[in-house]
Amino acid sequence: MLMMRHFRMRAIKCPRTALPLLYPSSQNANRKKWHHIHSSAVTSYPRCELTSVRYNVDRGKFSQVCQEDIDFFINLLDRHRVVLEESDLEGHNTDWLGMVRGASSVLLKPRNTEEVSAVMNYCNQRTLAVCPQGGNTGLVGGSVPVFDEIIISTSLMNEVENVDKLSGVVTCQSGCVLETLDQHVAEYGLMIPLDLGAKGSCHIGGNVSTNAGGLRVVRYGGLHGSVLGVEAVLASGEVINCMSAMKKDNTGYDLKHLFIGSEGTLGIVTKVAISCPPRPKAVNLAFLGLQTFEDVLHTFREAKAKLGEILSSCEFIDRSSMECVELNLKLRAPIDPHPFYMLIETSGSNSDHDEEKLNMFLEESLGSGQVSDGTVATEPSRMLYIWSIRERIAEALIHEGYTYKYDISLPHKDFYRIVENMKDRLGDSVIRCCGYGHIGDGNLHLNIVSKEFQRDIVNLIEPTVFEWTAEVSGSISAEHGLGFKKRNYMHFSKSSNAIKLMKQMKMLMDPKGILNPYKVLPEM
Ligand code: FAD
Ligand code: 2HG
Ligand code: ZN
Repeated sequence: MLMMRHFRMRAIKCPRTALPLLYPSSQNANRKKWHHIHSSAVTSYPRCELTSVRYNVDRGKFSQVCQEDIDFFINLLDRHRVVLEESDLEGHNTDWLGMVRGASSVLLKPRNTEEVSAVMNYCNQRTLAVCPQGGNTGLVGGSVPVFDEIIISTSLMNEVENVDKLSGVVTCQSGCVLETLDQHVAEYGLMIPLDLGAKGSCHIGGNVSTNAGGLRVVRYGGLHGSVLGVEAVLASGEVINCMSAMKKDNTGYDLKHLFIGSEGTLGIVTKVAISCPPRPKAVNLAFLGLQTFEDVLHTFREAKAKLGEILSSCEFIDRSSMECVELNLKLRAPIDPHPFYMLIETSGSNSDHDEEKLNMFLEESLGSGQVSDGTVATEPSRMLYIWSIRERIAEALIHEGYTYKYDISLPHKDFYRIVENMKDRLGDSVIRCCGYGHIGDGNLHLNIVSKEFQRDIVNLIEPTVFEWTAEVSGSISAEHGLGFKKRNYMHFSKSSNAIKLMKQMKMLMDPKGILNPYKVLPEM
């Protein structure tokens, strides 16, 4: 076993935008604390092309913001909660990947549901388009405007209203940062059943609106299961209160599900109620090296069967993804190079029992040759280091250039074939073609990098990757959503009648189409 290196404090800048991005905010290596900062102090950085230009989008028939509108917002929210300065808006107009950029001239920071409602009521009357924004960590171009939509930020809506110790239900405003919320419920012996690399920046409302998946779906399921209640403001300003904190509520259509995963196109999520499981007392993390993808699949099957209820995460990384992290972030794999790696985490209430189970599973896997090397971490600092290797792949990739991201659900038997096919297809035209992701959920992150955005490369990848995914009955968006980037490919995963019904629902709930236009629903 190699000794894990200790975590060091250092600022990490986004290689594309030069904005400070992620940094460990505490020297306490026992806690995962990553913060994503859109600092208004940094004013000059390379700008990507405007989305409307790169993708040749026509502006919808919305009004343009005028002085009278600004006066209304200032009167409602105060001057400091109406952001008008270009330099302060820049980080909110550009997404985390630096791949899409809008040109909004107004960002509003409401503090509560009533203010969101008043803003929406006004915007609806004036036919002003809006773009709801949480932590702006979305990866499909949904979180930033395409043209001049007014950005409605939930950054000041971060109050936790209640934690019910007995039921484990937390009720809070939608702007709570995921990691902060998790630390809050930890005081009650609970955990938020969602964890992802962007936890230090993403908001719980953004998570709900994207139906985020993350690292522990294999154990806790998705947000459609753990979100018990949602409060949302419709385009008209009307408040829809579905804030049940009950595990069971069978009274009519379950409207909250419409807001989970609709990416700000049907309403602005203002509050949520989430069912939190007990925080595990014992956590172990194994980092394994494997020779073939067949071995990865076999090891996953064995982990499910042998670890059973204590399996809390099952992730996979290919050699190229690992190389990218090592090269660009100077993190080191704790074992020698292998074609494939897996992270297998167990969480439970009895460390002796869990360790015994994990050790037996690992001994058998190593003995049979399915796993060729591995290391187990039980110390929080070591686990943190290993997790950072996995969680920071997305960040490592943007050091190398423009990332073409494909977040697809696939049957396990077909899981890695698309990475190999794409490598053959793209050859030397790209810097990197790699795969990693949530193997436990059948969710592959296929990532391709070229120095800069190139239309020719997009044309080599799309629609082939979507056609291939549809042929094997997968989904073209497993967890990131459709946003702006994937909306026109929805038909690869949904029937035309399903898309028609979605459009009718949009028309019913937002007849003027002011909520996050150009997102989710296909243009035609
Ligand atoms: P934003 O990016 O601000 O917005 C995302 C979408 O939701 C936009 O369409 C926006 O309009 C809408 N929205 C935001 N808030 C609201 C609201 N209150 N009401 C209505 N609509 C709203 N995603 C995963 O699923 N799994 C992962 O493992 C994962 N890992 C990531 C790792 C990194 C390093 C990064 C940068 C991103 C990762 N993501 C992952 C993607 C992203 O973090 C998630 O989609 C997250 O849920 C977005 O939350 P946010 O607050 O940043 O939302
Ligand atoms: C992850 O699982 C995120 O790390 C990002 O969902 C995936 O970079 C990606 O493609
Ligand atoms: Zn993911």
